[in-house]
Amino acid sequence: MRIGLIAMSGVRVRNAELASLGVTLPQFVSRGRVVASLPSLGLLTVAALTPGDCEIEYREIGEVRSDDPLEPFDLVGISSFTAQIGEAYALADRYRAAGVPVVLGGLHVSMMPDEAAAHADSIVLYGAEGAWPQLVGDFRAGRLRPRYEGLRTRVFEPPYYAAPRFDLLAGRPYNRVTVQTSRGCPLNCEFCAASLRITSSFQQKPVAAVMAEIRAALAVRSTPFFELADDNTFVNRKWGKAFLRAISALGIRWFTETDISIADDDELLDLLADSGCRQVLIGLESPDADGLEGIDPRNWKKERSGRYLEAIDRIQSRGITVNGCFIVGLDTHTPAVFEMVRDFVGRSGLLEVQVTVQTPFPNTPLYHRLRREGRLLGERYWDRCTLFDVTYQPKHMSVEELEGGLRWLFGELYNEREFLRRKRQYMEIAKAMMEPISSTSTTKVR
Ligand code: B12
Repeated sequence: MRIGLIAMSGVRVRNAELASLGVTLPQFVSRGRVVASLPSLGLLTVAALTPGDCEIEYREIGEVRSDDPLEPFDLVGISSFTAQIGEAYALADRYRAAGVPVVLGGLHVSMMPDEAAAHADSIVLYGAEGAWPQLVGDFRAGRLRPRYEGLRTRVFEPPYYAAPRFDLLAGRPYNRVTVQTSRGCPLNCEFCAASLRITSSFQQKPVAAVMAEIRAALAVRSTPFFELADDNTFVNRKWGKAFLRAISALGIRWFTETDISIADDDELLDLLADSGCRQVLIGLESPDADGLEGIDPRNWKKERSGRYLEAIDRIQSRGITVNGCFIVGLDTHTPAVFEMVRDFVGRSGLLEVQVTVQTPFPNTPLYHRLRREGRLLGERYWDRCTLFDVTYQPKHMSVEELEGGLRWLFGELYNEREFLRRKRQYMEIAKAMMEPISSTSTTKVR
């Protein structure tokens, strides 16, 4: 049996002016290119869960064209996030019209199962673990069910866990390879549309399994930069330190997403510096405490915001850059937020900055609240779920003010002169902070 696993792999911005700014802003574009070449870890995992006697063909599609030839598969599995789901549905409809059964899965399908079911012979909710092997068996026996529920817990435990098929990436051009060490995040932010939505609690992979996956990926690609496809890697400090000790031995370079509390743990920071970690992405979300009110149910981020600047310095002094992420258009934000973000970045020593617009991804708590309040700009705006397009009525500004402010902020932050200024500032922080530290510890700046 020949199974085609197809990943929707484009990056998207609908707002034409922002898209054209993106073309002319060097830092934004280079980051975009790096990110756009990531593989679909979801489908590499689905492939790994497939019985060994099936033939797997892994495909990535950036643009769906209505006249692209269809391949002769016996079964097709498609994965997409929200922004490209319309294209995924169109492709699924074409395969089905040609008589090829289609299975849809992934984050969006898990959030909008009834919508997705109209375009598929079967859908898989949540993780493929605990569902896909059964589905393939049922398909072969001619009794495919319209819906399967995968696991939301115990995903990394035997017999459900399967190491992703990195061998399927051989010979393909990637700047980075992704590895997942955890699913979920205890912070539970209202807007989050990441793996938290397909788990019932924080799930962590054993260190030995992560190491085996990285080694398997290294066997296929000799000098990759690894990106951990996690939402919050160091939730469990004991696990984190064991992981850092293990990964240091591999001599690789890598990047991950975490929260600001790593700055409170000197031992963790020292291990991080020695582990080959080049950058951590941290959701700072808003430059001021008031802006963070209600972001997460415990106001965890708000409580820490007063120490953001110090925490960024502590992390960066180890030679690890912080990619500081801000969301504009939160309900606490007025048009003053754009200058506030620019000024915070100026004071912070942040080298890399990511600014996105608040986005009510389907079936998130934010989506349900804005819907109740009648503030969503339409029923199905999925192709605008890009993190750069405005899809709701902001509370303290107009849609135009939010769009214009975002454009202005992009211009201020993503230009060659400003990037060079940040680079110089970062080098100074790293140098200045290294002196007192290096006299008492072995920390080195890379
Ligand atoms: C890698 C990545 C990408 C890659 C994706 C490569 C690819 N072809 O898949 C690229 C660079 C292309 C990308 C693009 C975009 N991304 Co992105 N990306 C990620 C990232 C960093 C990791 C995702 C990952 O690998 N997860 C690990 C795998 C194992 O999980 P999974 O995909 O959910 O798969 C499991 C299940 O869902 C299920 N499953 C998934 N697919 C299928 C299919 C079948 C048939 C079955 C049975 C099961 C199944 O089984 C898997 C194993 O359990 C996340 C952030 C993060 N830290 O997670 C953001 C993230 C997924 N991206 C996001 C966004 C917004 C985008 C863009 C819109 C950005 C833009 N402006 O262009 C585009 C959208 C493209 C699209 N297709 O719609 C959001 C998505 C939110 C949402 N619900 O849609 C996230 C969560 C980041 C965020 N800030 O919130 N992204």
